[in-house]
Amino acid sequence: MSLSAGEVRAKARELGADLVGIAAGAVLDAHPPDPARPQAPRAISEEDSKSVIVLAKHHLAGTSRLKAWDDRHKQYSAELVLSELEEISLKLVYFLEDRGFPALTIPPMHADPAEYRANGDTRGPLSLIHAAVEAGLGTLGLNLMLLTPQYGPRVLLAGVMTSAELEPDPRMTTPLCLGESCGRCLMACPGDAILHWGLDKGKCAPHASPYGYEYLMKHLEQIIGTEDRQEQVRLLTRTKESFMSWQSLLRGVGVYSGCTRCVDVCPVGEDYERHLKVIQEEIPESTEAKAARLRAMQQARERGERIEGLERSRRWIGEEA
Ligand code: B12
Ligand code: SF4
Ligand code: SF4
Repeated sequence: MSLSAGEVRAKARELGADLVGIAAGAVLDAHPPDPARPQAPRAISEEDSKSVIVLAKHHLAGTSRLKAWDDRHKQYSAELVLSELEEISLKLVYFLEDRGFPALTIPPMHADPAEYRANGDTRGPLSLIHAAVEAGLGTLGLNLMLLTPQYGPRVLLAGVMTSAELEPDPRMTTPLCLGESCGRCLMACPGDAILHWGLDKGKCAPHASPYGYEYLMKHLEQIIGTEDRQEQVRLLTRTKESFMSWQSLLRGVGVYSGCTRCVDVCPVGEDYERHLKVIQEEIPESTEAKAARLRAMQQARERGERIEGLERSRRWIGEEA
């Protein structure tokens, strides 16, 4: 049986994906983002990783216009987008199977509880942002998020691996990010987590996942560590923490969806001028300390200094030496 990349792309779009890109599994195997802890399609399945299809769906413009980092509307809507992406991936897998090519969805999960609690550094089976760059969807920004020409960083991602050998899309080799001369993501970040082409994951995680694993574990530790039986019952049954955890477990809200301030203020993407500029141009989180940090980054760049974050991610930022 034969199947073309064009047919797969058309099917993914028909199912509801906004953007679709295809990378060769072998290229992802050869370029793991962190060689010390490699994430490679081959490690998931030798046979069914010939091609990796990356799907993107954009955030609702309405939620990107809300300015509070912890707005619940944002969290609910982002969770719905993630669910939609999961359905699209599942249906695409069945389509590929029907056409004779076994396939797998790549779950957008976290996989390393100890690292996550220590410094926010958990990993998925594959890094979808790096796979998206290899699949030609965009390039990474100063905050190491995927930026796309259409929606800037305002996309969520999903992936499908398959045994079908599909013609891959070309990787972009010019950066979309405006770099140190912009730095709007850094200025907006409530956790002050954005580094020089990098992310302090420990500072980001409590905002990115406000009702996630760390939130629930801290609460459970407090309950278990309380000796007074009555207080223990109160903590378990009458606190905001139990209530929010219950809601989040029920709907996933605030677990994989949280702060998007760096995302909402990024000027890259056709949608920025259309929907966001009028609201997001001013950044209330700006401080003199952040401005000074950004100036130092600009100066380091002007002086041609070696920037460790840039060196580690050049391939995906689109600035190959
Ligand atoms: C774990 C995780 C997190 C963690 C850690 C973030 C991270 N970048 O790893 C936390 C909780 C902090 C987080 C935050 C957010 N996340 Co998140 N997250 C993931 C998840 C599940 C896995 C990421 C992964 O595997 N990373 C792999 C590692 C290797 O990537 P990396 O650390 O960036 O690696 C580079 C550098 O660190 C560097 N490096 C590695 N080691 C070292 C060492 C040194 C010394 C140096 C200098 C550099 C360096 O080299 C690498 C090359 O680029 C993915 C889903 C997925 N399966 O991909 C979503 C995902 C990346 N997250 C996403 C989103 C949207 C967010 C948030 C906006 C939160 C939210 N509300 O949704 C924030 C954004 C923060 C940001 N600026 O990136 C989207 C990204 C969409 C996009 N447009 O880019 C994804 C793809 C989820 C999805 N289904 O769409 N996330
Ligand atoms: S998601 Fe929020 S806390 Fe994390 S880097 Fe972006 S702006 Fe900062
Ligand atoms: S806000 Fe500016 S610096 Fe940050 S990712 Fe977007 S273009 Fe790059």
